[in-house]
Amino acid sequence: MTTLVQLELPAATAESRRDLPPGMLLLPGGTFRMGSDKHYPEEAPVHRVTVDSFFMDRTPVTNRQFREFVRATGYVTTAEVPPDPKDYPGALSHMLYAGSLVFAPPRQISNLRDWSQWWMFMKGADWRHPYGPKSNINALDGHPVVHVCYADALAYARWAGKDLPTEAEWEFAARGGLEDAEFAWGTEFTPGGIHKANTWQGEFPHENLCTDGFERTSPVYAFPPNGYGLHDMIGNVWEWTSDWYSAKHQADAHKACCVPENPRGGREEASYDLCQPAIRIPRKVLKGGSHLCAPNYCRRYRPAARHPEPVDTSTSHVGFRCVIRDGEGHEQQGAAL
Ligand SMILES: [Ca+2]
Ligand SMILES: [Ca+2]
Ligand SMILES: [Cu+2]
Repeated sequence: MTTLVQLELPAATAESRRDLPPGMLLLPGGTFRMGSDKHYPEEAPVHRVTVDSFFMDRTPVTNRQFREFVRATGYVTTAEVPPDPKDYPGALSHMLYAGSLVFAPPRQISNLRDWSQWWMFMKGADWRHPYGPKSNINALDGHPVVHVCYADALAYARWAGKDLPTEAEWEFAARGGLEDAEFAWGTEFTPGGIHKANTWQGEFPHENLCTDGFERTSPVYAFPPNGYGLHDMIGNVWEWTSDWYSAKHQADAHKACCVPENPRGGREEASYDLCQPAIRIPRKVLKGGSHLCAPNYCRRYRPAARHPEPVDTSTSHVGFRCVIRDGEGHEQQGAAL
């Protein structure tokens, strides 16, 4: 059986696979320098990491794709179900309704520290109603799905015979083959004045100049691909990875032989938010930044950038994309073999 032969030759397998899963690209894998020492402390230190080759979705999962999954399975996302009071000690029961976090900035804010000024937990906000119960996705088929928590993203991935990327895989992919480049497309944020990703221009959170053409999310093919052919790695929506968050990276091992291969992030117990000791919700790493990343507030429109997100949280600016690793997932994919 050809499958077994292929699995014994992982490098050749990937190259020789003519049946590229639809909507995916084959990334070569390799050793790269992950993280950055020039920006936020959680991105440091720069360290070397090796990832094997893998397939990755060309774009974030869209509303159209997510609708197919929901139609096929009847899946109900976390944002559509009222939270269980026992998971949220101290929360007032009348506050525990089905909903999700929507970006809704006031005209004026007092400071940039308190994000509750522009994030609103909105009853009835979910993937079909990204800006609240009266909104819809009728014109947003090609936009990334949002208001998906980690379990929702993983459920989709499993259904599709795929998985969520690790942080290392995601960052390798976002760099598009450029060594040590600040941005996914090179060293300049807007080369020749051209926007390469959907971010925020103007003073966040009250002044959205939309110089890049988009106030909120954008169609996943609106901006050019990176060197690997992947769209929207940077900006538009943050993307879930499977790694537990840790406050910084592990430094390089002294010996060259010890470059971590396919690292899987920190420990779950170390991922909790120490500022919120009462709420023990572990946190995963988000990557890529979003349409809300602004020079005056959050310069996370870079491959090295990372952000912790509690697994049960969903928002109007977080989505995901999937991967298939060599030797994994093909079986479930069925049609691909
Ligand atoms: Ca924008
Ligand atoms: Ca993105
Ligand atoms: Cu940001």
